[in-house]
Amino acid sequence: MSKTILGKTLSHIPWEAKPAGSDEVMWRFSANPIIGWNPIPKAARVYNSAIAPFGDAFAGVFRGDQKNGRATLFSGRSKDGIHIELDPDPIQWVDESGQPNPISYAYDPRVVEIEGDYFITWCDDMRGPSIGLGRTKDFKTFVRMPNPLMPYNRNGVLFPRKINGKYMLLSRPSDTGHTPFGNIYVSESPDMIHWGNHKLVMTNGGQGWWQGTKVGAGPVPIETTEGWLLFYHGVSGTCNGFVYSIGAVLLDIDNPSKVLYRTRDYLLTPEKDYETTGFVPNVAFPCANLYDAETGRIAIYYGAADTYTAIAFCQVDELISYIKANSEVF
Ligand code: BMA
Repeated sequence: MSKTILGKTLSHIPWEAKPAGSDEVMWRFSANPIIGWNPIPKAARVYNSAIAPFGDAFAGVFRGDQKNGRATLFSGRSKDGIHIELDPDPIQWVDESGQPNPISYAYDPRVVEIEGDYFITWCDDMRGPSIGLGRTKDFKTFVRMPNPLMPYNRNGVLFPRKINGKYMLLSRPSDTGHTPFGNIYVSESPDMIHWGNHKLVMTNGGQGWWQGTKVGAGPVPIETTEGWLLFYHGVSGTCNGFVYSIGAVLLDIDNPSKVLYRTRDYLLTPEKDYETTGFVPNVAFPCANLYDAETGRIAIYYGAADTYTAIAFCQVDELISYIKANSEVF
């Protein structure tokens, strides 16, 4: 059978079969959450975090809210993608010449390997939330690069390869606060420094109220024979605050500003205690995915209730058939 995911065979990613009798297309890991309150002395909550294949194991960049409440990033490693060993101290960023280049705050990182470097995007402070960009080869030395876009912007996500010779970046222009609007755009760059040719990818709205307020790109898109598979968060406004759910979209492989199919209903919405109760209730916020091209298994890492790190699973062929059969593009 031909493979749907165009990527590596990674048989060691976390995986658990769908529970018997379940009709869910995306199901939760039974051992969730994988990171709980106060996992290390310097971080009260670790969530909305990113992990990637690294050597024969995994490494990542993790959002940790410190005990003064300020968000920052920690490096971490894992043999199995489930038990995460976090560094005790936050990442100390340097500039191109190796001099300290500290960040003010940092949150919601994504990590992607492109041509041997691991690039990190995050929400950075540039006198207002903006997209931060940096790179590492070893998850020990982290070099800051110029911010790709001006404030106000969040949810920067790079594609894992150049498209038509250009690096591609998804982002979600916002405001200074908790942003009651939000559409996803794509920008391109020849060199990871100069970004332009911005195009709208997708908006909030549609029939589904779960994504009526705003949307933002989630993990790094997965290249498939059916297009780029992108998980995203969709937000609904309630009298008790925002609710963050997970959806997915297929984007054209050569022109990722074009949406081919998009989930009409959410794939996962806060239901479990660790999603509905915590520092910010009712948040499921995906920031990373690991996948195995051989079996089509996908493990999605999401932040739960701005407190925990959790994993959900899906199988690519089942998921894509579902998206196609239950799509609403608008
Ligand atoms: C967004 C970001 C996320 C957070 C979410 C829910 O604006 O700040 O980090 O998970 O709100 O609080």
